[in-house]
Amino acid sequence: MTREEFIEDLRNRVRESFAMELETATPNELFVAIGQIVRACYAKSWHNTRQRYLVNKQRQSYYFSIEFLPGRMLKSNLMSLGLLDMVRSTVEELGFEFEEVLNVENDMALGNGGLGRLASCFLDCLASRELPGNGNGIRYDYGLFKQQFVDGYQVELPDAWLKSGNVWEVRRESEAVEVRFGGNVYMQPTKDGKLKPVAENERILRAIPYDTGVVGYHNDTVNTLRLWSVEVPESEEGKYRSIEERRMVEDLTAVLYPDDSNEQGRLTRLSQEYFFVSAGIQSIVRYYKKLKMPISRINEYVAIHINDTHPALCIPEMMRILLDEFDLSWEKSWGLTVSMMSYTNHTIMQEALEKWPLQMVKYHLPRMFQIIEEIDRRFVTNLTGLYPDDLIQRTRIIQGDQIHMANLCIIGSHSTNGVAKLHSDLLKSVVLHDFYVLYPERFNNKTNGITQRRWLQQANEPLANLIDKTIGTSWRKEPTDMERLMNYCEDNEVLVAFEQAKQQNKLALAKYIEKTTNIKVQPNAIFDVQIKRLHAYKRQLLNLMHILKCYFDLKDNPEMDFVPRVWIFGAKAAPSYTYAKAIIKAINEVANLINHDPIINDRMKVVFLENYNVSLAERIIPAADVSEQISLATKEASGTSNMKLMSNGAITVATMDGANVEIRAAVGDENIYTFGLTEEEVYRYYEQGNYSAQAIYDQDPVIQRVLNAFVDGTIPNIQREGQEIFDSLLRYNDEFFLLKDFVPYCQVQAKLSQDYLNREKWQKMSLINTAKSGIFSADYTVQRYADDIWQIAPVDLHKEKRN
Ligand code: GL7
Repeated sequence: MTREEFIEDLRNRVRESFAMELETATPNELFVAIGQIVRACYAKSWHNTRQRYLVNKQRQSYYFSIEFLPGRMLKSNLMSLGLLDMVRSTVEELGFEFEEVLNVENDMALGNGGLGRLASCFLDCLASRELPGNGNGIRYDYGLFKQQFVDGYQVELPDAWLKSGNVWEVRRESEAVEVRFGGNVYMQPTKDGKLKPVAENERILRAIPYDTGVVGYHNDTVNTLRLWSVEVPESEEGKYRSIEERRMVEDLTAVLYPDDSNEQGRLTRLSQEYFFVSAGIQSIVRYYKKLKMPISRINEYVAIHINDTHPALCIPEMMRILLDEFDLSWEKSWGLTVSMMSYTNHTIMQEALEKWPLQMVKYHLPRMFQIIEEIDRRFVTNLTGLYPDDLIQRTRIIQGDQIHMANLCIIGSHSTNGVAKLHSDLLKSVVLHDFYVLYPERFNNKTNGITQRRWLQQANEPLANLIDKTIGTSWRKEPTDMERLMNYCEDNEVLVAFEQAKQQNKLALAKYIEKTTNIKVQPNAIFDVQIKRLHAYKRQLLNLMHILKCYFDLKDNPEMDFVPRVWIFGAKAAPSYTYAKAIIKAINEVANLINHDPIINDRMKVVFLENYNVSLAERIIPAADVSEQISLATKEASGTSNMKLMSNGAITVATMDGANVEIRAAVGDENIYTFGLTEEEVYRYYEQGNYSAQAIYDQDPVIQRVLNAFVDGTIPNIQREGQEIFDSLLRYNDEFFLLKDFVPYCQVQAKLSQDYLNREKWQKMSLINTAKSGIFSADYTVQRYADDIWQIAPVDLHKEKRN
């Protein structure tokens, strides 16, 4: 598309869609019109991609996830299509601020955190590698809540992201399917003497797919993210007597559950899970029928991925269709199902391992229940005599009155993977050890990754351009080519240029901070960043304790040498997680105290930015000097902000947890600050039960002062929250070992501050972090899933031509 064609198209669309002239348009209209143009640009590729897959009977993977977190899409789509520079400069020449146009777009925030963002990174990488992989999820009317601070407290506001329409989605009326809930199912003999389930009094809902194109980077592939929305089918209209009754149905896809740790055990959540799973599996089978292949070969054409346990019902739903609709035998159906399914575990936190009450499943999803019961019965029967009874009892799906979804996933799939080496090892040795005994060949590791296209090319143009200038542009397609930056570790000119790029980003963030919070920060201070969900195990409180220690040091000794630092937080707490909310309040009050203390004289600033989301992450990450990855060892399955920050040249302060271990291996000990308990030490404390937070407190006056600050009025306005925090550490013996790790944490922070003064050394470390970050590209992660688990490959265009 030329500049002239673009302007012409823009003019017409503004006229047609808004009855307006381009000259009078605002960023709002411009955003919609450009969005339409972009969609039109990839429409043909989208259609062609689908045709290619169909004509070649391409084996495809379907990534089932209850969360997707793509963020904004205008800039990323423009970049993928190679139109970014032209459109930006044209829009600016027309007298608009391009940034303002981008900011019109609501974040598509249909996820909570790492798990949902990973799903979106994966889709991006699949398309960019021309791999036939699609997403399947829920089109929530309301995304993750918007966070506001009122008097330092988190307040949650609804995120009506669809209010002003969504240019990217296509409603596919003709591909709607029915999903059935409740009723009674009984078995009836057929003429040939078999038993077939008959259902009565079911509630039928309509699932409408909304498709979004996932545009590959500089190629011709556009895959599909299919999100389902609920409606009342026409045939059922008569059954709903009041608006309220209808509302109840329509509420099914209304909201995303804003909790990334605890399962609320709510019926709506279970219904959501079955809804998108059933709709997705049905639409896959319907598509497969178009290939005119026998059902007994469906596993050669379909790979289904279960992203955490939320889509676990994929297994019984696929069984249902093969058994009930295709009349296959149990054995045949089971073989096909297991070979199609694969599962990723994303956490070892017990409270996040889904279990559903047996009665709830039995009542609301009776056919699912029957099938799960039969899977469980056969599992037990087949293993009896071969394995110890207690092992069988620990691994079976139905235990007491609960259904264990992770057990279902492992038993019903051919692959179970963790998301970082340490995590996958822990699955094998501890968390899922019993299953590892049963199915050692099913277990594997796929360390998470990120897409540097969004997190470096798009979010950090100054750095991206500099990398181009230094080593050429090949890294944009092959991220490990960033290794070539290692040749410039001693090149002063390059180091200075990198420092300038960082400085430019810090300046931009400083402006944003001042605009949104009124806090002035010095761009030459250390920008120390912790951005992630607020959770006790992630230990934002440890960071806060260190901040308090620095504060007291300065108060006691105002003349001391102190390297200025700005601590930047971004974090949402689940609305029902009072402890996490107490920590938010405490950080905000400490911020207020320090930021206004004249003795501190701007040497310390604490900034908690509201409403952390993908777009805010894109602003913060390029400006970070320090990346806080300080979860208690064994608790963070992988982490992904650690990879994003590293890519952007931030130096990690890390515990040996999740993917931090692999980051250290990549950059070397000298280019990362590690501290804290190791996995072995944590497990030893668990075994011996001899951890005493009180003993540590009693012996350490610094810790006493820091902790007392929460309850003695030093930090104002946190009577209740301060007490809760104080109690969690002493009365409840500090579940996440903050006191134990506090001293070593402060030590590495002190070392870091000194190192920061040595600009050459720091800049070299920073460059090395970027240089070594290529291996954490999700391009490679996805390729490993494609090769080892899904067995999918790009369409062979030569073969296509020969045909
Ligand atoms: C998570 C893990 O906590 C996180 O460490 C991991 O990086 C992410 C993606 O694999 O998955 N598990 C989880 O339940 N959530 C995560 O972010 C919400």
